[in-house]
Amino acid sequence: MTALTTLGQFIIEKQADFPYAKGELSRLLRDIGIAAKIVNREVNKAGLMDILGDAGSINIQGESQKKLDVFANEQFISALKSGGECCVVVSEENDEYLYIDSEISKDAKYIVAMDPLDGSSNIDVNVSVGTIFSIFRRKSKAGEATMEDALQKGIDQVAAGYIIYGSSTMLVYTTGKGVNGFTLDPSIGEFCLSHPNMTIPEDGYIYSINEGYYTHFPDGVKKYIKYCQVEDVATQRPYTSRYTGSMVADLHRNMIKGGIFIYPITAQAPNGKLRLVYECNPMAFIIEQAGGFASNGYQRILTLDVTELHQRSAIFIGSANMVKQAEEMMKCFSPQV
Ligand code: P6P
Repeated sequence: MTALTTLGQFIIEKQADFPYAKGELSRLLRDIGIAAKIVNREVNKAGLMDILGDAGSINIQGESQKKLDVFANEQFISALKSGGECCVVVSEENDEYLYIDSEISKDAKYIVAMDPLDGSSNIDVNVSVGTIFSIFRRKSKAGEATMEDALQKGIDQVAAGYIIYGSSTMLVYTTGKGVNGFTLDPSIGEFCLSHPNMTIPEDGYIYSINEGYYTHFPDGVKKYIKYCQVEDVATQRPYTSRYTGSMVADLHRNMIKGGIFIYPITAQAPNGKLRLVYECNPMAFIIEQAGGFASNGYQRILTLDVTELHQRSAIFIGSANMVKQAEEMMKCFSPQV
């Protein structure tokens, strides 16, 4: 029986990697893990509760908020507030950033940006959904918060992670020293280390993109899709198309098996659909830490300027060689104007 390492034990053990750490980031990650277990409990019984269906409100994206979206947002914000290690929260579900000016949080060192329940349109059909989070150090001085805290480049993240509520519930995160995955053991209510030192294969044969928008894709994307569909000379096989409509699920599968996830600009989404601050940047940090790469088709995601909380970006993310090949086709057939 191999010894179990819980998320809490692992975080404490790895704290030694940060000589000046005083435990705040460790406690912040623990707070996120606790909220994830509460959200997991509700996601797993969503079908049994009157928790499905729209909560009636509309978020800034113009999307109807399902009750689980609202519930997840509340749980993560509540855990961050009571933990006292986070002073500002940016959430897909909140139009503005939230400054937690309580006595225990107003001077806290960290900012959390999150998509509390990504892919929530899949809840009713029982397809995996996920939470995505990104952690920065605050730039403002203690006792206040500014938009500068919330609009930091992806390259400045100190940690990022996702939780996938799937056939099992996993929490995957990085603090800039590799990527580790933890599977929730419901019998003990603990996330246990199950995927140490995760790496994404440099190459893969899975491409994830919503081909329903094909006619509206840039020529470079069309060329890449056609490339994926032609027999690969080396292996005499075409690629496999896998797309769930849930970014966390698609990226997690590609992390394990190798592959590329693409959400390019389309007629409906002229700046891309996915949000830079709390979807593209955290996933890019994780994938790069696992040896992959993430681009907007022309530029590394983590270096993009961040000018708005809910700013969107095109994203090509996954196995490094696949992303670089797709980027080449974009630069060749859809040169940036
Ligand atoms: P489409 C879910 O709404 C999401 O933000 C991502 O999780 C997912 O990859 C994408 O949008 C799906 O978008 O336009 O293909 O339905």
